[in-house]
Amino acid sequence: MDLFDKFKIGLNKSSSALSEGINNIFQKRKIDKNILEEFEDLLISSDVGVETAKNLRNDFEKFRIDKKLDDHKEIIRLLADKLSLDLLKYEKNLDDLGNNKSAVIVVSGVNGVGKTTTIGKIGKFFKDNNKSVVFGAADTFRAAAIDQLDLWARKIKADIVKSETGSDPASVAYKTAEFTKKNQIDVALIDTAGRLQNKKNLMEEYKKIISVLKKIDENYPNETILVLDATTGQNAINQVEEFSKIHNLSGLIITKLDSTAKGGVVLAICKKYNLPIVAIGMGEKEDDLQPFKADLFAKTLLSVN
Ligand SMILES: Nc1nc2c(ncn2[C@@H]2O[C@H](COP(=O)(O)OP(=O)(O)O)[C@@H](O)[C@H]2O)c(=O)[nH]1
Ligand SMILES: [Mg+2]
Repeated sequence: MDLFDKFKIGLNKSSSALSEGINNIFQKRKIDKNILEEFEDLLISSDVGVETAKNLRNDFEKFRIDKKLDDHKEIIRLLADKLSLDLLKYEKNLDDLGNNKSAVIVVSGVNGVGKTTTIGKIGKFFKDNNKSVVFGAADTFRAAAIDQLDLWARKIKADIVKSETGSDPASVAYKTAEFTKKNQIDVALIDTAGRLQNKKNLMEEYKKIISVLKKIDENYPNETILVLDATTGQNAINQVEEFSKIHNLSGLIITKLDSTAKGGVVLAICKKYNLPIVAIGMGEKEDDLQPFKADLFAKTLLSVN
């Protein structure tokens, strides 16, 4: 199965909701103001965000007037091109994360978005590319979180730095970075807790993690990645907002695009925050992490072949 097929299957729920809607709207009637309203509403309900929906509606109106296009398929194709151009600047390859020697990557996000799973998958990606990997189990809040990462470490044969439940996350982060330098590991991935309900603590915890990492290397962490669950729709945007306040973000990973009809939220997030998308999660297994490709994403979302 090639990338496009996998991507299509994963995004099928999002794309069929959106593309069927578009087909239904445009197939039946003459394009007028009402149809344009309906089109905009459909985009908003697909979680692309109010602003993006408005822009696309305006683009669409221009296509029609400027190019006198009647064929709705052609119009959708043009929209996909436009979307893909808009999204292009948000592409960032997973490979780039490992560009720095002994790179330390901190992974954050609220509980359940898929941080630990994503770390496992990224670890697998780097191992497949012949890089050495260490995990840092800095989500020390629950024993299960440490065990889960441990399982991934064994699965992909990565090293892991861990401590007992309830221990200081910053200390685990520090030891992970130390281990990374000392053993010249290519990539360190640090798992963190995400209890946003206790914001003050979380903020302190992150600040401490970042500051102890800088004691080892002032360029640490090389990356701070926020993981977002696409099924939460617009709420994902609030999470970017909250976590940006806690610490600087360098990129996003959007998970669970295989199990939601809300793939459009990626567009809204891209537009609103100037943050690249490092990868997208397409399932629970080790190979279910895909690079974010603007062209593929736009075409699949609008069901253009
Ligand atoms: N369908 C789907 N499930 C995912 C994906 N990523 C993670 N999950 C599942 O989401 C749940 C929470 O994941 P976990 O990594 O423990 O989240 P964390 O609390 O942020 O560390 C688990 O059941 C994962 O298997 C994905 O891309 N697609
Ligand atoms: Mg976790």
